[in-house]
Amino acid sequence: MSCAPPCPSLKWNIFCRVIDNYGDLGVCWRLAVNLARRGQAVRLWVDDASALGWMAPTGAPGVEVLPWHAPLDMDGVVPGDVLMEAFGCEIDPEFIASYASRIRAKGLKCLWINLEYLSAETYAARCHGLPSSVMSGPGRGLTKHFFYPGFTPDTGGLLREPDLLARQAAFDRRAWLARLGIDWQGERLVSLFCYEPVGLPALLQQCTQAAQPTRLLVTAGRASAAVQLWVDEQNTLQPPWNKNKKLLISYLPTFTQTDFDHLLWACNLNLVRGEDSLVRALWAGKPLVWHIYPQDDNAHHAKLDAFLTWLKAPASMRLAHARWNGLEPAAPMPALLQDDTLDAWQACVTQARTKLLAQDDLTTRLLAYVQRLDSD
Ligand code: TRH
Repeated sequence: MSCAPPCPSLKWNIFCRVIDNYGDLGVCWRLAVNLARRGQAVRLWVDDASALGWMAPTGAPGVEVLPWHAPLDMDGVVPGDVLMEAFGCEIDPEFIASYASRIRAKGLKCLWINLEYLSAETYAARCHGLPSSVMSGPGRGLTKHFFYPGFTPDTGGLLREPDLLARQAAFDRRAWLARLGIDWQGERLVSLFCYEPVGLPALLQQCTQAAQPTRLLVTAGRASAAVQLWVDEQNTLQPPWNKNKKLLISYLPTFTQTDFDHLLWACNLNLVRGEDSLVRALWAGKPLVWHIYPQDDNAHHAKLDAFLTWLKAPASMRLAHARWNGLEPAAPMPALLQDDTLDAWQACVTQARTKLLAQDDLTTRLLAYVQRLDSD
């Protein structure tokens, strides 16, 4: 599976269109950095790079970020070796024309990759690596190749940096919390990165009634707004809602991707969302609840189910996911802030993480895949 080191250094063009939220750019940036750290030269074309201002303010060596606007300014741009469209975004015909004429003129292999969304559904393994002939436009006659991230060895795998475990082992939770101005007294730490989950009020209520105090570390943006709304409501409707001070809330600033990992490593329970943060929560190896990105046709129900099946989630974890994501009435939420529940979830996530760590990461598989296409 591995690309025998050193992998040949190729020039990559990754195209990323930001649909909403941060996941499209978060994944593309992480992939770009992973490739660059393995000697690849990466150009990341993105239509809205603003989130990189906080996710990765200092950039990364070997990654060039370029604005992706129509019409594309091709002046002086050589299209490179690998063309990647992330999540089905459509690359401009002028770029494809330039790529096609370059590879035809030089007799090079077509290394055009379509990076797909992450899913544990069986189609990911079935479709991973499939070619698709381009039937029209300037790329007519070329072949696109579908690359599916996934949780099993027969998919494209998950993004993971080579130094992840070493960084994790050296992490000092108390010092990191102190840097944020949090005087941690041993209370249970729960991170919250979500949209507006229907199960949120039930969980917050549970925190106020639990035996042990909980500090909720709430990420900036939608999660903060959702918690704030609930707190305002409680203040109006039942002012003594937190009289025993069992729920402590810390509203967080936007973090770099590196510090976002630190948040997940610091907590006893991680409530994450989308795609990239789910993967980071798996690497953090703590009990987790996933707020899946909702799709209009409810396609996310099957996707959530496939993930929980792969995870071998215990019944309480399945129920919590169903209620958190609104697949079932939100209340009552299973009592997840209890040691025995969290212990069972911990055992489950630890097992899953071990299984994943035994597999190659996505970048290793992608480099090997591209090398195979190039040498076929
Ligand atoms: O923001 P998201 O909900 O993105 C979503 C999903 O990827 C979804 O699958 C996709 O279809 C949709 O976008 C368009 O969640 P995700 O994927 O976890 O991305 C968040 C990124 O933001 C991730 O890279 C972590 C990063 N992040 C930080 O770097 N700092 C922060 O403070 C926070 C809260 C997040």
